[in-house]
Amino acid sequence: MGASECMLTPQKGTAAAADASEAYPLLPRHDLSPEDQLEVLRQLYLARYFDVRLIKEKKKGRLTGTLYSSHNQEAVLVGTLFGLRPDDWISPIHRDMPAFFMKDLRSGWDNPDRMGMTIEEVCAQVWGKADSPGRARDNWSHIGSKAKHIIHSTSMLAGTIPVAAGVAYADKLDGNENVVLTYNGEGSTAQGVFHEGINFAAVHKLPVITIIENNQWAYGTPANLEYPLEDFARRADGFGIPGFIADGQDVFDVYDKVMQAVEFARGGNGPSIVECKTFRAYGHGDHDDDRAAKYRPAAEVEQGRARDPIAVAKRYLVEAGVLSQKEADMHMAEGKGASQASDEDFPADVVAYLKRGVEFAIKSPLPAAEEGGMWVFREDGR
Ligand SMILES: Cc1ncc(C[n+]2csc(CCOP(=O)(O)OP(=O)(O)O)c2C)c(N)n1
Ligand SMILES: [Mg+2]
Repeated sequence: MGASECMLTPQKGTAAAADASEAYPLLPRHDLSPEDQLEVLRQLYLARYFDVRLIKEKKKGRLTGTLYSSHNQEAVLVGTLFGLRPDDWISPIHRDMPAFFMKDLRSGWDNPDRMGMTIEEVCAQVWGKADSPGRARDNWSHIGSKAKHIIHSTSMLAGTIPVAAGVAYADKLDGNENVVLTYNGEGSTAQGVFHEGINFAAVHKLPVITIIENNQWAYGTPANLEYPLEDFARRADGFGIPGFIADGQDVFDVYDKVMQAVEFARGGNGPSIVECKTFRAYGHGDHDDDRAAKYRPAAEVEQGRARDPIAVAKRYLVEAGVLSQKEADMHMAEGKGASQASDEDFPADVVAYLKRGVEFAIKSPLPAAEEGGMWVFREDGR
């Protein structure tokens, strides 16, 4: 079965269906207006530029700390987020840093009521400054926002799936139709808590969608040492829930499969898994780039980077007549690492948006040293 197809485990009391597209017709990508389709492309550029810009800032000595690149995995981020409603919940982890500011981006990049973090907040978090959600108390993705419906990220892989199940349960009791998307690397699917959390969601038919970002590597461990089968979506079989497979390089395929899962969940049918097949272009973090170049075969890396999600989306949009070839050729970020890419490879509004976040973060002060002992215990002394 090809990566662009999807499968459904037969459910109790429903007709057996080998392929989910029969039981749950696709909400086709063509439902997106041409403007929306172009916005999808713009968001791919934005996610890529976030990565490129942070690496450049670090090289210039204006930023310290470890960066966890989502280069080559941007279609997973944009494709999973684009069709969500503002009140839906997400639970991103280390590989999904752009998700914090890309949630509900469709409602307007500068919409003050947007249900996502601002670019300024996220950049301040990366720089460890006082204006960040974490106020420099922890690094990178270890943030969240109850108000924006973003579950706080932690280091414990798969650890937020039970939290997501709790959030979904609470919303269900309140009569809300929100779905909860959790992001997980394929490596985290071997964790006990992954299974306990999804099982609970399946038993209670909770609208929890588990995204598996199968980028083939968990630090230095290849996917075949995490799971004996090819498709991590088959993990769904053990819970009696649907397991969809998306081509993680094709943002519109990810969108389609996630929309199926969302429809399924909003229909009261419960959780599902969407495996997005992709490839980690660089090291686990930038501290691991040199080692990763040794522990991964060069041919595999070359092949894994060959289908750049920006190029795949452009080709689709040109063939669909939404983008002219001339427009597609205006910005050529695809296939370029941070050291080769320049600002001209990205739309000017994308560059300006990021620049605003970076400048805000650099100007933002460090938190006062006295804050170090605060908010560990209740501040009212009880
Ligand atoms: C429970 C747990 N075990 C180990 C780690 C250390 N660790 C952090 S990221 C990582 C690799 C994760 O791989 P994967 O889940 O495939 O996600 P990816 O980094 O590839 O996106 C490991 C082992 C951790 N954070 N939590
Ligand atoms: Mg992985």
